[in-house]
Amino acid sequence: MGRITRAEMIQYLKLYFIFGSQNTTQLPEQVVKEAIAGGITLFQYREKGEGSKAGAEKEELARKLQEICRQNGIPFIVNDDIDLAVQLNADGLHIGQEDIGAKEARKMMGDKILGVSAYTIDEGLEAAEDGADYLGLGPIYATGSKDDAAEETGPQVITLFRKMGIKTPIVGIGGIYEDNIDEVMKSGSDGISIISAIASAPSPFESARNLKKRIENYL
Ligand code: TZP
Ligand code: MG
Repeated sequence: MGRITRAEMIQYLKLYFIFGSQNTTQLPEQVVKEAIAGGITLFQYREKGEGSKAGAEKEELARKLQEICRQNGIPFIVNDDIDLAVQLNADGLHIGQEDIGAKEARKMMGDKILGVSAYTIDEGLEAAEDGADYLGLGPIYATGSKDDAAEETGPQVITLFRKMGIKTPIVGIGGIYEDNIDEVMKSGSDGISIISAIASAPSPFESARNLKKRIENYL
């Protein structure tokens, strides 16, 4: 199989839904099914923060969501937890700067998708060199979905990463909703990643569908 190509990665990043049970009051499986029906292109299981599951419960939900993704042809990425990613034979892993390093993660994940969160140019350059398939940049705008979120960067950080010659696909994250997608994409992002705009919407399906309509201008 080999590593995912840059072009394939860019397509998957268009509407990247990140989610864990702590992000909803609804049934998690239902939220993910609706998000997929609405047109998400990639899924990350991020069971983290207040009210999140751990241990066997976390694994059980991961397996259910992975199966839903598999049935619908959506790659299933695990946040932080490399042991779970390996155990489930997930399609990929997403790590932050505080997690296992990208070099080590690449060794353990083989050719699977590897995403790395970056905040500074140096972090982005290092992650790219160490084998990241994509970079998550943000928080672009203020977010309530990450306890330890750094100060928002604004969309111009994406333009800056591009200017510095970083060729790795980039996805913006943090506080992204229908009304600021255009700003993020025009700054040079390959896609958007979203928690609340889908997970906290009255209808995750309609929200994902509306976001997808907007992002279709950039396919
Ligand atoms: N990393 C940076 S911001 C963020 C993460 C995981 C949370 C994004 O969530 P939301 O609800 O789309 O702002
Ligand atoms: Mg992390």
